[in-house]
Amino acid sequence: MESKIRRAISERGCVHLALLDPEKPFHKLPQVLQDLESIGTAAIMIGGSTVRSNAQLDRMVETVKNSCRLPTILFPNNESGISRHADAIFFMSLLNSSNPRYLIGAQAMGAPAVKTFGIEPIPLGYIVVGPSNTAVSNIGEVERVPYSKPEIAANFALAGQYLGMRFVYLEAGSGARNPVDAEMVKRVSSTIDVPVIVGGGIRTGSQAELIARSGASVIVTGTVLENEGTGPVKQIISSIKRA
Ligand code: 1GP
Repeated sequence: MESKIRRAISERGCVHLALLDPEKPFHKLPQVLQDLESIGTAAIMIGGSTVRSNAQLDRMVETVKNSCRLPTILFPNNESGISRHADAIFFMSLLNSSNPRYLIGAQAMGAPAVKTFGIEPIPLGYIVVGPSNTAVSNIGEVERVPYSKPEIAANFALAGQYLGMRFVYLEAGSGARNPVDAEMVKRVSSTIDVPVIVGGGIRTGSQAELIARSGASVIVTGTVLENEGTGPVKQIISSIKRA
C-alpha cells in the first residue's frame, strides 16, 4: 500500500486522498466511491476524531471495499480506530500533543491488533497547525503551531523523519476555516525528505493547487466531499494535476 502511494506520488507529483468519517452517514456512498475512483482519488482514508464504535467503522470499511477498488487506509483517533478489514493504517504519533496517550500510549494499545489483523502500518508524524479550534486540536490536547512559526513545524517534521516516520501530515483540522498556510507547507517540504501530506479546510481547486505547488505530495479532503459531493473534489484533483 505504501509502495503504491509512493509510486503514485512519483508518477503524478501530488495525489489526492478522500477522508470518510464513519460517524457521518453518507448519502449514496457506493456511488460516491465509484465516482471518486473514476476521477482519480488514490485511496480512501477512514477515521475521525471521535470514532468509538468498531462495528460502525467495520461497516464503513466494508462498504468501501465492496463498492470500489480503491485501497483503504485507516486514520485512527486512538486504538478504537482499527478495523480488521482495512488494507493499511497511518500508524501515527501526534507530535505536538501534550498528552503522552497521543504520542505513544494509544499506539501501544493498538499495535497488537494491527499485527493480528495483518494491517500494513505506515509510520506517520502528525502535526496540528494554525489557528482553528477543531476537534483534533481539542481532543488531541495539542499546542498548535501558529502559521507565523513555520520553522517550528519544520523542526517537528524533521524530528519525525529522524524518528523513522515515512510521511509527515500537516493538519489544519477537519472543517478548518482556512487550509494550511502555503509558506508553512513550503518550509516543511523543503526541510524534510519524506512526503508531506496536507489536510484540513481545503475546499477549492485553487487552494489545492497552491498547496501542491508549495511542495505537498498528498492532499486530503473530507468535509467538502461530505457537504458538497464529488463535484468540488473533481476540481481539486484536476488542479492538483495541473500543479
Ligand atoms: C481532517 O485533514 C482532514 O483530518 C480533512 O479535513 O475535513 O477539512 O477536509 P477537511
